[in-house]
Amino acid sequence: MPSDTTNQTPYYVTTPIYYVNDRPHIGHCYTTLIADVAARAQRLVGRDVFFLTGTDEHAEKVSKTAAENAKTPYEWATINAERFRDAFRFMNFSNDDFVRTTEDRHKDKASAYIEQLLDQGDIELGDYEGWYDPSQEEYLTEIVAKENDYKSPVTGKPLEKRVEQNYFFRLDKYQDWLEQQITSGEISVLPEARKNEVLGRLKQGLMKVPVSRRIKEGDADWGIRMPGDDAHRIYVWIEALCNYLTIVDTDERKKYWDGEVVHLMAKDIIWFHAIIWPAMLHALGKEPPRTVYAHAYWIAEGTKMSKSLGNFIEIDLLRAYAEKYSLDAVRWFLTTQGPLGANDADFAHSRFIEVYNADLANSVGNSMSRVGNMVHKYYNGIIPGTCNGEFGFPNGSSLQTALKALENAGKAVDDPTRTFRFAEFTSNATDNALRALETVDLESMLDSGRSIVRHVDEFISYCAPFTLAKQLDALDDGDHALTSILYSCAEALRIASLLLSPAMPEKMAELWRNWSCSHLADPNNANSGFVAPLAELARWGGEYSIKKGQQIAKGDALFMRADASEPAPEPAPEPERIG
Ligand code: ME8
Repeated sequence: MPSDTTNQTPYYVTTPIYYVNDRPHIGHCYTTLIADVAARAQRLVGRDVFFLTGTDEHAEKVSKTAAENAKTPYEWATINAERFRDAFRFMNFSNDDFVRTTEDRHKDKASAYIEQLLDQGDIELGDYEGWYDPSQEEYLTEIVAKENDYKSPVTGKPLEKRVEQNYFFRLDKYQDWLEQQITSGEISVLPEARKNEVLGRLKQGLMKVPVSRRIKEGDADWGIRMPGDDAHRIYVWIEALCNYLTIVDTDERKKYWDGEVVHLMAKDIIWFHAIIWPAMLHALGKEPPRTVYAHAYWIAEGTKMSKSLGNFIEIDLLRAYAEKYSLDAVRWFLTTQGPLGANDADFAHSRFIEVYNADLANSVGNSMSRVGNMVHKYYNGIIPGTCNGEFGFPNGSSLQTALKALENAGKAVDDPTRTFRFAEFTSNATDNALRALETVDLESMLDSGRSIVRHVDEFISYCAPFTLAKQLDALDDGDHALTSILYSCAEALRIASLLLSPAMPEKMAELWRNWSCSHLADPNNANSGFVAPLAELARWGGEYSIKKGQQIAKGDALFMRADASEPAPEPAPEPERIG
């Protein structure tokens, strides 16, 4: 079912909540970044958005690493939760809340949901023998265990055969319902390749799933007790999934669950999100999520990242890149080059420089400073007039004048019948961006913004305003031609900047300051930060357009060209106060 980008249905986007046994790395930042870009884009569209991220703290591996570091589990969780908070603040994420599963507001409600499932008979006590993956804290089916040679499909560590008396969730009861929901697209599992995988595994049949752990002697007192049975703890995965609901299960926030719910994660944990969680929700009498989107993995310089190889791209390295090339360049690279689809993506320095120069320094940044410089040079930084966006041959008389001027200057264009109808082009680009947003296709959404920049670049090459400027005196309405050209470029780039802003909020705000467009942003609008929805903001020549007489300051180049021969940035040390 398509996302609703036309009306006011609230939009609720989540990331996985991350384990706090260790520090954040590129993978955690990536999922949270795409959630941020989606949230910012939906706010720009005009929707009421809630964006949640946070930390998953009751895992065994958290208490284990805490002990190794001579800390209590809670102390250790707090240190690392702060690291995640810091990293996310640094990445300029606009999350509306940050949940820690050790908070009462989560624990109390998660407990209540489990109690309801117990009372209803959806959770029951029984014996369980299965293959357990200690590194991921999950049981695997016999088929999956065998397929992976009885090793963890994620870490490659050996699986353990465990027998436990446990509480079980009757997942098997929901087989038909799940199949129907996913096949019909009521629950949209994306990308398509992942949906097929999930449906394939679903066909192998569902078993009851364990939802508790028996507390053993010597265990850390860590986790939420099973309601009515102190000998068990709620299995961390089951409790963690509940965070998506616990945090918006309040009078003020329940509209978000009733709106459009989008869960983002990587492919490693799709089963929990596309199967177990929707079934739990259904059993609780709640609506399932609308979209479960599982992206692929980042790898580093061609190699899978792992603890043993010590090649994780940590937040410190991202800080170093941001220091050198700007944070928005890092956000741009990760969002547009990341593993959003079904294939893994490589973080390689050479690729970063290539994309930075091609997309930002030579395209977006260059186009914006070129237009600013021309307005500055030819009209003292004041937009001299407007243009209705129907800038096409043969109707556009100013373009004909421009072409004549170019001919006079001995630079006749190859194809004098070419048209540049900017109003139509920018409106189509905006529509394409909205459509892409429906399926979380953020790369295409941002490319719609870039397509406008490319169009402006082509237009400038085509009608060479800098040549035209030298011919003005020789032409009857030459001034009008130059005005129309520069206005068209500036107005088109203003619209492009809106579409690019979810990925590059700081740089686009800088452009708006330079171009006296700060009226687009509204700091008093706590939800969107914009004065009006995108459809109005992006209307060519509309209320929020560039106006005659508007000042355009020259400003510094938004992105300086990068030198590919310079060494890659080295990780900067983490701020002192942590640890
Ligand atoms: O699984 N590339 O937490 P976690 C891209 N607590 N994304 C990556 C990545 C990579 N190489 N590595 C990790 C958990 N991620 C549970 C979740 S939710 C109710 C509980 C991202 O700390 C990606 O989003 O292991 C992945 O799903 C998540 O981090 C796993 O984070």
